[in-house]
Amino acid sequence: MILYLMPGACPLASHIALAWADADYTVHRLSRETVRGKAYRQINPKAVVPALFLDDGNVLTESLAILEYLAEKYPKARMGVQPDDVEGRSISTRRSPSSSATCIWRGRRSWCPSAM
Ligand SMILES: N[C@@H](CCC(=O)N[C@@H](CS)C(=O)NCC(=O)O)C(=O)O
Repeated sequence: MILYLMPGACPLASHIALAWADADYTVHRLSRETVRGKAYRQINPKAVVPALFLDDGNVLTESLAILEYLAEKYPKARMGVQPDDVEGRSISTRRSPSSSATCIWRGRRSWCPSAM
């Protein structure tokens, strides 16, 4: 798999999930100009990252979709474990999309590790 990302942006969540799952993947770090360019639009017509290029040639976009895919594909990593109660599951679902953007606060980097 290939994860397309911009350093310090919301693909960090997908990157952490790939590392946590011990998946076989490589990372393509893109500049903002590259993300907006014609070549990358062939991969993701929305011109945003993350995009996860799968080994079968399909491309997944949207952090939540990627995280759900990885949770199901790598069950041993226990990333998709949900609380037993409905309140807990609701809180978990509410947090999922925002977790991918946690590293961005009004356009500033906060805790993003520079390696990712
Ligand atoms: N809902 C999308 C949001 C994707 C998104 O907006 N990505 C930003 C980085 S956090 C991006 O690629 N921006 C492109 C740009 O700034 O030109 C997701 O969670 O994957």
